[in-house]
Amino acid sequence: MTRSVDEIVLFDYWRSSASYRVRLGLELKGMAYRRVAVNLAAGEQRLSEHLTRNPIGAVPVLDIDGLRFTQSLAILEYLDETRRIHPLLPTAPAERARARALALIVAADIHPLGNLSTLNRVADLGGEQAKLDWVRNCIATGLAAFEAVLAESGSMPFCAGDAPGLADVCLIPQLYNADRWGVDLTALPRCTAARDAFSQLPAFQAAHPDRFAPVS
Ligand SMILES: N[C@@H](CCC(=O)N[C@@H](CS)C(=O)NCC(=O)O)C(=O)O
Repeated sequence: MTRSVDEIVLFDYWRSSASYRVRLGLELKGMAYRRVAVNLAAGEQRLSEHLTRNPIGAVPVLDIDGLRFTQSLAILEYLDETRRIHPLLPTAPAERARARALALIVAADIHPLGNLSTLNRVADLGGEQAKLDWVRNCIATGLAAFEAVLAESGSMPFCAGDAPGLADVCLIPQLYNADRWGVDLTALPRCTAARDAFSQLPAFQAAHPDRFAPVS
């Protein structure tokens, strides 16, 4: 299939935190894109139209440079390697590894446990209260680890220095998600300080899920 080399198209869902990561990355780099909503609540991720974009039935998917990419972290690294404006990763190998480790706490350790399909399965097995207990515990435990790693690095105000990068664009959606599920953030001063600093930047509002919430 031929894809436009001029237009960037993001297939996403307003409340998807993996999509929100990519929106933040695009906005930090000042890249214009067109959104195509895939309604997860209506099951559109499982339609053949979307499965041909991403066989695992998830968002985000990004069409860019005539190519198609899935997996938010792979997408963000592609953006970073092809667009040097506002680098998302530090240059020193050890700092890059630390930033990636923080990003992976969110993307690999927390996020899959709170994904829509996972939560539906937990609710089927244990009911709505079990689902709530499950998701709150997974997020609180994962974010406590993120906070501890941040404290050890001493980085301020952002996760890897004085500008937001890969770890921050993973953290911000995870905090949004934590708020959504009613997770107490008071024991996470470094995480919330990074969010406060990020919220001062235009990219924060531009990528925010509330901008894209369906009008009911
Ligand atoms: N590892 C993937 C995760 C993608 C993912 O799970 N996306 C969620 C939304 S945040 C999704 O599409 N879920 C669909 C479902 O659970 O049915 C990434 O980072 O892009």
